[in-house]
Amino acid sequence: MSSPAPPRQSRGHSAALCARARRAAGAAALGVVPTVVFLGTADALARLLGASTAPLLALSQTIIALTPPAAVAFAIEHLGTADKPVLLLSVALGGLVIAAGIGLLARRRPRTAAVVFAALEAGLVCAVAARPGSRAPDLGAALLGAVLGFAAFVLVAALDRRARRGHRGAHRGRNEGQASDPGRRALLTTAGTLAAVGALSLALGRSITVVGGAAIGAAARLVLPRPASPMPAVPASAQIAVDGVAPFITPAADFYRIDTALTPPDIAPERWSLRVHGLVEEEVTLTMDELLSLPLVERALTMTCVSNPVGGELVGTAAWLGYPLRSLLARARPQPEADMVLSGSIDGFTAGTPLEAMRDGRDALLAIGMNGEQLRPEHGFPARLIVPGLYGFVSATKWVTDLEVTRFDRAQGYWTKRGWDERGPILAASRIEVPGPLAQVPAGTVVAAGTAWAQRAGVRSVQVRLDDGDWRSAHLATAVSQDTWRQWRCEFADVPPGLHALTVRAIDGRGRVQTAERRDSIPNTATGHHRIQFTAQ
Ligand SMILES: Nc1nc2c(c(=O)[nH]1)N[C@H]1C(S)=C(S)[C@@H](COP(=O)(O)O)O[C@H]1N2
Ligand SMILES: [Mo]
Repeated sequence: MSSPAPPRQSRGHSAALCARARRAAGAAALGVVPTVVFLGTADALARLLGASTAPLLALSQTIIALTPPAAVAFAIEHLGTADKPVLLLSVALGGLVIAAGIGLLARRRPRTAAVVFAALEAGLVCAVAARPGSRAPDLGAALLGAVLGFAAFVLVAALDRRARRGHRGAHRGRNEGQASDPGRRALLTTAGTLAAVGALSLALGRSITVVGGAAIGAAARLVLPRPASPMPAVPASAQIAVDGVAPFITPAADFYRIDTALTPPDIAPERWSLRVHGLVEEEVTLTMDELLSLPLVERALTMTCVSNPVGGELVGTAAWLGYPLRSLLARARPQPEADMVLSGSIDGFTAGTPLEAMRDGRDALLAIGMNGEQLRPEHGFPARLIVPGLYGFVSATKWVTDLEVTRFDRAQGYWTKRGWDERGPILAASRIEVPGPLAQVPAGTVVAAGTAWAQRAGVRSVQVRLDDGDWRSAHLATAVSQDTWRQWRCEFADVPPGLHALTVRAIDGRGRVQTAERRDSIPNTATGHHRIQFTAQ
């Protein structure tokens, strides 16, 4: 048995530890400062030059591409719309750790550190160049930032060497005045200024603006034509009159966003085209000019993400303006053996949609407008697909540029390759929006309200249950179409004070009752009834 160790932590020892920590921090700064200069100036220049990407973004994007799909799906499901800022922040923090490592190396092996730093810069410049839609301004901003970053690296390392020589000299001369050491002061001032410039550039730069959701995409404007077939007016009675229920038409700014793109690709409408090819009698290439001249339709359609958790927010309804895909496919004349359309985005995403769903008369659209405006960049500008009745991952390709008519036994979409369903039909679902979870409401009469959807089949009824009571039929708002969600309202009288639960289920137009069975969202959405608790007082 060993005896307890004698107290070894003398004052001198902890002072030495302190000095060591200070030295390590100083060394780390040799890598961190130039890294911030590089990423920051490249980012600010990218914004200034109107580039669509920047090193920090390109790195995050590359990480998404290399991340195991299960992790991407997990992030989408659990972080929802926060997934992109969280990713960007983690990438930035990871970058700082690596930069600190290079700084530590710089004290021992300055040449090697310089080579590693330059190599990482070159890697990021290449990542920028490799992004789809990357152009001269993207590359120019990244290169210039890399040069400035490397200059900062050389400068700070040189000042550090000088300061340390000066410092040792001062020690030999028994002069302990560190702060008055001019070499050290020059180092601190320079490094501090560079770090501040880099950080400020980063704050004003492309990445934060983009991920923060402001000023995304080119100033490109499309003048939307009037629909040849306008949308029937949404009757006021489609909106249930209960405070707190989501609006029937979801404003574009509030519409959920799900995709694997960190930043929406920047596509100029005049350079956009859609190619229809594969198992067709005639290849068709559609330009934006041509698309704008075709007879367009406008329809209210409810879109849903397969990753929507029970009661979740990854669902919305918009007025979509577009050209019917069945008309477009009729021009290309698919061959009889074809049964799938593999749609492709400029960013590499693909979706495999049953050909039938694009031809059977439903409002499957090549959409260019959302709620009376051109698509927002994050929702697919300049053009995307919408196919009622199918989850977005098999049908709603944004930034779409390619339709390959093919077969399910020959091709697979992005998420299907990763273990998700092949066909992705939307299942009946319903959610309680009022009262909110764990809300406190007055005892007595309690009004519950919310939304239900079962695209293609429509919502026939919605049933609600208080605690373990019987299912009661809710009052339904006017149905707009079978492809849009439907609001409901249900009143319970004489609710006694205390904790209660509400449960909801939908019954679709074909009489299918929303299943109570709980399952995970892979391969084709989470199921189970939405249940909330509230307190009556
Ligand atoms: N290019 C591209 N299109 C895409 C995706 C994507 O990752 N990339 N995600 C799909 C998924 S999973 C859904 S649910 C819808 C979401 O569309 P929204 O972001 O406009 O709501 O877009 C679909 N289209
Ligand atoms: Mo999705």
